Amino acid sequence: MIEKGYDMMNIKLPLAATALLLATPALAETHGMEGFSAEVQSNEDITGSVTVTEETSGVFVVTVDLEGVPEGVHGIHLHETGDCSADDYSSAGGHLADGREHGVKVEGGPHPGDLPNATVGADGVLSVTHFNTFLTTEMMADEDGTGFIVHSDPDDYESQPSGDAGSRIACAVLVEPQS
Ligand SMILES: [Cu+2]
Repeated sequence: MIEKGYDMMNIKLPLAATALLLATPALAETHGMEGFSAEVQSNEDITGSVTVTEETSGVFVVTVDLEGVPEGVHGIHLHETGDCSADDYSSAGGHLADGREHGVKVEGGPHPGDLPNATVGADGVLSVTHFNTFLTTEMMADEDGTGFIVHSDPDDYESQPSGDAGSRIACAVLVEPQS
């Protein structure tokens, strides 16, 4: 009786282990390719979308396509909380920081959520693509989510904690893809 019991276990365990090995890489690849995405909301008639996708290399690609943005230079960042409920979008919190300093001009910087300024012409189109090697999926998908903010003014890349970029004129809640 005891010998039969061991035989059953020997058959079942390797099958279960094989199934896990086959399933894990497929899930990871699908997850990475779809990315986080969101439509922006704004009190200034700004519309459009943001996507953040981890590519096969592990580098994150941030794509922003907006219309109706005031002409000028604007700071844009990923913020630590996926919440645009406050009128001034303060609910999105500070930058996605991961313990780092703000700005590429500062020792210990930049924040993973820091992005280069976007220059917008008279047509109001803000269309940029950035590569980002600081972001991780764990950071993006933490329990309070991730926000995206367009500011009224340029980021100076050095003032703490957020580059003196003025008020928040558009906001988005980046949502993880559901499989
Ligand atoms: Cu910001």
